[in-house]
Amino acid sequence: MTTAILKHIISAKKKGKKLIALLLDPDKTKLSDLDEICEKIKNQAIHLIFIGGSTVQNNVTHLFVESFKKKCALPILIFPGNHNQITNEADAILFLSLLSGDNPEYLIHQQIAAAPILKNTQLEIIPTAYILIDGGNETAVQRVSKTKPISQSDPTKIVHTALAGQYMGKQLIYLEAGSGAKTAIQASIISKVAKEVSVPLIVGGGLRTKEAIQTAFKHGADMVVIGTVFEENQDFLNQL
Ligand code: 1GP
Repeated sequence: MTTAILKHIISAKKKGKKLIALLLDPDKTKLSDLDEICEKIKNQAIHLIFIGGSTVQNNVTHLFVESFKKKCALPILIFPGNHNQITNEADAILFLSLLSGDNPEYLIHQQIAAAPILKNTQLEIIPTAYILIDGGNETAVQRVSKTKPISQSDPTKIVHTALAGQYMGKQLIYLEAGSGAKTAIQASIISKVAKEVSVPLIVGGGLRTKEAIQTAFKHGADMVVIGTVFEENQDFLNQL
């Protein structure tokens, strides 16, 4: 197992270099569109590719990653909805634990199911605290995980959850409003969490404008994840 990608993320944080990850959900992106996507993101401000989704069927992620990596040189991280989305074709996996929810399935059961699969891969495994925060609408993560997001009106709980994740040994903290969230995570929450944790902070869900991305960075996000806005407009990245 390597540690190259995590080291790169930590080093970017130390240098104050902000990172942008593009999320591609194999359920929403056709394999036949990958050539065009690769062309679009060439020379754009995208540093990492996340591939995954809440409901992707077995083997689909594998074919998707296999095809994408032939065309695109960026590091590919699996952002799994469940253990069936693991494929050795990627470079790394965000080994998520959904700390905000009280559902053991996504706190530990999926991770146990993933362990023997991961053992036989070369993937870099990046322990990640995944914290779902209310973005004003029910998102796929909430529906599939059957967990309640933490309300944005309870920043203390969000900060304590992030801190607990760090104490558990998570190497990244991911504040997630959910794909297609109506409301992104408030700047004040990002800044409260960023002040308390020392590991890199990822923010995603509902980021639809250049200004929203800049605000997240300015308040302490080390990396942002964009998905929906790119699905809607592949030229969005030109603005960044
Ligand atoms: C979802 O944070 C990501 O896991 C991206 O969200 O699709 O709203 O950009 P969007």
